[in-house]
Amino acid sequence: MGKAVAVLGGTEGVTGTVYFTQEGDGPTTVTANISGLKPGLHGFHVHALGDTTNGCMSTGPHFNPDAKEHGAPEDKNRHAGDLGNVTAGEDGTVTFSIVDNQIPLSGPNSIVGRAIVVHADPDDLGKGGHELSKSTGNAGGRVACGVIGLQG
Ligand SMILES: [Cu+2]
Ligand SMILES: [Zn+2]
Repeated sequence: MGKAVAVLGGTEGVTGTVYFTQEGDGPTTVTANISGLKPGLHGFHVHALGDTTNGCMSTGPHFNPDAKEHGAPEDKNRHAGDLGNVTAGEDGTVTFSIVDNQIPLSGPNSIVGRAIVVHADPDDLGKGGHELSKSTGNAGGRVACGVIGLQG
């Protein structure tokens, strides 16, 4: 069983932990507990770089090893890093889980050493008709992020 974890932080008081597990070459299960968000939907992606030297801005674009367009997790045409939205309740907390086939923890498309990012606004999943819909889902600023590292 492969295991990885990312501890979320940023400048907006958003904190949390994201866990990743993968059995063999099977899908990866992602579970997240986040707090300090404004209620509602927030874009949630794997970004290409595990570089937080300039905060969440330096984590690069969405992880996109196959040069596709931005989309929803269930779309064929999507970035590997597109995990959709998390939903914060009235108390600003998120309990989230997703099982996904495009974010392995080993091999050429491994997400270990990259970053997970939580956005200020909803991800329109490529369907919002905004000029940014097909690249970022127009999900706004990056309110928290964490580098994905191996866990024992
Ligand atoms: Cu993002
Ligand atoms: Zn994307």
